[in-house]
This record gives sequence, structure tokens and C-alpha cells, in this order.
Amino acid sequence: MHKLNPEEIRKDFPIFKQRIQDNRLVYLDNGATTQKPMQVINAINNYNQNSHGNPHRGAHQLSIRATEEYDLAKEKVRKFINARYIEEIIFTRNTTESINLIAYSCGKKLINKGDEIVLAISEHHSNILPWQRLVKENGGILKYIYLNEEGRISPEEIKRKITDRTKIVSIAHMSNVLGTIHPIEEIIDHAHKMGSIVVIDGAQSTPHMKIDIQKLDADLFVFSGHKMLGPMGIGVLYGKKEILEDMPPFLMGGDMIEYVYEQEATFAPLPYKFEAGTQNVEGAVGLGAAIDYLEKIGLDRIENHEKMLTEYALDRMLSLPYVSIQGPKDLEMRGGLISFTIDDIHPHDIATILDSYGVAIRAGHHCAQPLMRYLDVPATSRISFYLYNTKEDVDLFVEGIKNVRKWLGYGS
Ligand code: C6P
Repeated sequence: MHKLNPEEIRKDFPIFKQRIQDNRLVYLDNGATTQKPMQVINAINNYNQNSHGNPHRGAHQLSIRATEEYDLAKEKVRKFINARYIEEIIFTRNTTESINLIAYSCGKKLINKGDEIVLAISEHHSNILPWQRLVKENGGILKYIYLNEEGRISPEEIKRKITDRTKIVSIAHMSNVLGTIHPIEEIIDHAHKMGSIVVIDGAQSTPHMKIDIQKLDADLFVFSGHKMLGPMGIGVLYGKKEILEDMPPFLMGGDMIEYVYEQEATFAPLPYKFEAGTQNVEGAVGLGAAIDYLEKIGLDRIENHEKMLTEYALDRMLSLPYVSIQGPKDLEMRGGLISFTIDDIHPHDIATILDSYGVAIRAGHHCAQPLMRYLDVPATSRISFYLYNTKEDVDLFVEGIKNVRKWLGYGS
């Protein structure tokens, strides 16, 4: 496998042509959202200039073209994650909406008083709050898998928490705070033996590694387009056909019905049952173009590139005595995302000072307050890589954190 060339890739991304206060833009906030190549921007423009219409509704040319583009994008998503059927792919706005849909619909069907739902303590709020609401309404019980000192889930903890009382397990593939890649194969296998269904939050993994949903055997799997070079406002919910067929609709309205009477209605087949109202066709088209782009480069090369950057960054950061890293040190257990703290300096100050050097990172609780409480840290700073990041980006970031110390009077 030949290495990818990030400097070449950067040429496709117009955002990197700009300078931030005369510095190269060092964008290390890819866990929050990613930048778009011209191929994605052009695909969206092209759709808007030539094919825009309301899909599935009209007999005219534009409506037909919009329908074709929407369906083509869905087929690209199906192939991208190797789902068996196109009906198993539902477009939503984002990961958050996908999980809300599942918690509402699947939860309503499966959860009764005393039934258990198991999450990891490291979940993003989007994979906690929808379940909290469900158990308050239905009388279920929320249980958490805890992590060891390295931020990993042990086999014993999986067996302790996922039992024959568990009806749903919902867990992130990769933590957006620790970068840990959780042992989801083991979790899915054990949960299935216990008779539970499994929801995987793939928001942080899908953009960075090859997902084969049939091999993984997850029952439901969700992710967002904007974290994988696509536009905001388009997300995906994958579900096994038999599970989706059994789930009641989430949003009610146009496009998701079969017949409507004065007092009741019957619903359209999959996937339309879950796609009420006019859909985000330009978002779907943009996501389709993003998938084309990622596949052309190759997910395995992207993953390798990020591993190289992570190893390089961890080495350089750990050589600074005042830097502490959260999460596993073992590269095999983590993705291209590093949370860190610097002695005596608040993460928000680190992010603000780095910004003045053109280095964009994230700081705060990362929408994972239960995890921050569990780790007993109020906040962290975080860098996260993608295919267009370079070793030079890491060097500029590391020089930046040395300068943060100097700025605040701590010396080097
Ligand atoms: N995390 C970050 O870490 P939306 O906003 O719906 O596209 O994605 C929500 C979400 C769900 N699960 C995980 C694991 C996530 O990381 C995120 C989004 C971003 O910077 C924003 S808080």
C-alpha cells in the first residue's frame, strides 16, 4: 500500500489556501467537523444548478433527476458500509437525530419497566440524553460500562454489565474524547448472546476506517456526513431490515405514508417510513461525492496516515514534561484523536492562544460530561486528524503549545 500525500490532497481543499493572521491554517478539529474538497462543493453546486426539485413527488424532469440523485447517494452509502439492502439506509440530519429516532422508535417497542439499556460512560451526550428520556417515560434502567485507567473497556466489565436483563446496548465505536476504539465486536457478540440488540455510534469511526456492517453484525449503526468531508445536515441510520421493519415511525408527515384516512394512516415501506417531509437532497449528493473522494484515496491509507500522525504527535507531546495525555497509549487501541491537558493552564486558554498561531483545536467537555466527571477533569484540549493533515501541522501545533507556556509565564 503506498502512502497518501497530504500536501497533494490539500490542494483539493480551498479552505487551506487562506492564511490565518499570516500563518498556515493548521486544522486539527476534525472530530468536530471536517473540511470539504472541491469535488464535494462542485457536486452540491452542480445539483443546485441542474437537477434541483422535490424528490419522490413530481412527474417532471427536475423532480425525477432529484430523486435519481438522492437514490444514487443512498446506494453509495450502502456500498460504503457494505449493507445488504438499500432499504436499510435511512437519511437523517446527523448522528444525534439518528439516535433520537432509534431511542424513540425502537425504545418504545422494546423497553418496559425494569428493562436495561447499557451505554459506556464515555458516550457523547447525543448517545445519553435520548435514552435518559426513554427510561424516564417507560420505566427502564440505564446502566453504564466503566473504563479502566487507560480508557479501555475490559472483557469482565462487558460481561458484568450486559446480561439477560439488557434489551439495548448503545455504544460509540470510537470515543470522541479519549480516541479509544472500543471492542465493539466483542460487545456485539456478547450482547447478541444475551438477547440484546446493539446500536453503534459510528460518528468518530466511519470517516477514518473501513466499516463492513455485515461483518460487524451491528443491529443499528449511525454516523454524520459532516465529519467525513460531506455537508452538515445529512446523517445516516443503518438498521437491519427486519429490525427497521418492526420499528414504528419517528416523524409523521408527508412522504412516509401509504394511505391516510380521517382518523388513521398506514405507512410507506422502508426506507420512506423513516424519511418524513422533504429530504436534504443536496446534502445527500454532497455526502455521495465525499464517499467517492474517500474511496478514491482509500480508507486503509487514510487510517494508516492518521496512525502515523498520531504516533508522531504522541511522541512529541509526551516529550514535554508538562503535557498529560488521556486515553490509551497503545496505537492499536486508538484512532487519530488526542485529548490532553497542560499543567496549570486551562484548556480554553490553550485553544485561544493556539488560534492566534492559526492552529485550530477544540477545548472543553466535548459533550461528554459524565466521562469528564468520571475522569475527574473539568475539561481537556483535543486535536484530531484527517487525511489532509501533515507532520508539519503536528510540528506547528507542538511549537504552539510551547509558546502557550511561555505566553503565560511558565518558561519552556
Ligand atoms: N462530536 C466533537 O466531538 P452530530 O452533532 O449529531 O453530527 O454528532 C454528535 C456526535 C455523536 N457521537 C459522537 C461520538 C460524536 O463525537 C458526536 C459529535 C463532536 O467535537 C461535536 S460535540
